[in-house]
Amino acid sequence: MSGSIQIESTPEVADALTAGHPVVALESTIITHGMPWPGNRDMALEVEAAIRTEGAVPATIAVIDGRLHAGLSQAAITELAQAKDVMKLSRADFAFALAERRTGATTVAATMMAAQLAGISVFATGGIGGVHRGAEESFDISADLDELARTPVIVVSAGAKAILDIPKTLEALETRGVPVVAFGQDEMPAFWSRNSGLAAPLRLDDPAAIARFEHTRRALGGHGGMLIANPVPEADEIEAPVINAHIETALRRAIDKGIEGKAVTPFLLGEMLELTNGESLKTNIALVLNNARLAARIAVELTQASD
Ligand code: PSU
Ligand code: MN
Repeated sequence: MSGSIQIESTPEVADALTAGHPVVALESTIITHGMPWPGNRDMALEVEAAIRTEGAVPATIAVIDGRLHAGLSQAAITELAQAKDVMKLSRADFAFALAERRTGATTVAATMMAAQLAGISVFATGGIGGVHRGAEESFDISADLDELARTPVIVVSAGAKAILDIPKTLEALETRGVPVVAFGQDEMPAFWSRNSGLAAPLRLDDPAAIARFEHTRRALGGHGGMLIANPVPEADEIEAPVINAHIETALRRAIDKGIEGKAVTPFLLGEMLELTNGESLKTNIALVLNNARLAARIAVELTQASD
C-alpha cells in the first residue's frame, strides 16, 4: 500500500480543522503509560473539557487497531485508558503500529508527527522526554528532542520531567535549534515544581507574544518545533527538595531492577506515585490541565493572527 495516511477524526475535530478554528493535540502515552486507571481517564476527559472552555477543540491522538485517530470520543478514551498491551509509540515504531494494525499510544514525538499530518500546530502534554541522568553511559536520550527539532508543532509542557537531566536536556535542545520559552518566569520549571535552579533560554508572558514569535519563526523558514515550559500552579507544586529525594530513590530502584529503554519513564513515574502517596499524580494532573489551557489560548491567538 502507498499513498497518504488516512486520519480518523471526530466530527468536532474535522469541522474545526476545515473551518480553521483552533485545535489542540493531546498525546495518549500519558493516559496509557503515565497514569493509573481511573485517574488517567478522568485526567484525559478533564483536559479535553478545559480546552473547550478556552474556545479550542481537543484532539487526542492514538493509533487504534492500526488506524490513526485525531480526536477520540469519550467512549474511546475510556476504553484506551483501560486497555492492556498498548504500544508506546515514538517516531521509530509509529508506522509499524499502523502497518501491523496494532493499538498504540503516541508519545510527544509521535503526537507531533500526527499533529503535523492533521494540520494541528499546538500540542499540550505534561512533560517531554529528554536526556536521562546517566545518559553518558546509557545513551538514553528521548526521540522527543529530535522531533522538536524537525516537526513544526508548538509543544506546551511543564518543562522536562525532573527525573531527567535537565541541564543536559536544555543543551541538547539548544544544539538542535529548538526555542525553549518559559511562560511568565525567568527560571526553567521542573515538572512537579516551579523551579529548577536553571535560567530558561527565553521568556514570554502572554499567548499573543508566543503566537507572534511563531509567525516570525515560520516567516524565517525551516522552523521546526518549539517548547513552551509552563510552570505548575503554585497551589499544586511539590517543592524541589521534597521531590528530588523521591527521584533519587526511584532512580536507584530503576538501576537495581535493570529497567531499560522505553520502560524507564513509565517505571519512574509509577515509583514516584508510590513514593509520594499519590501526590505526584495530583500534581501531574494539575500541570497537564494548566498546559492544556495555555495551549488552547495559544491556538486561539495563532488562528486570530493569521486571519
Ligand atoms: N509526561 C508525563 N507522562 C508521560 C510522558 C510525559 O507526564 O507518560 C511520556 C510522553 O509521552 C513522552 C514520553 O513523550 O513519556 C517520553 O518517553 P521516553 O523517555 O521513553 O522517550
Ligand atoms: Mn528513552
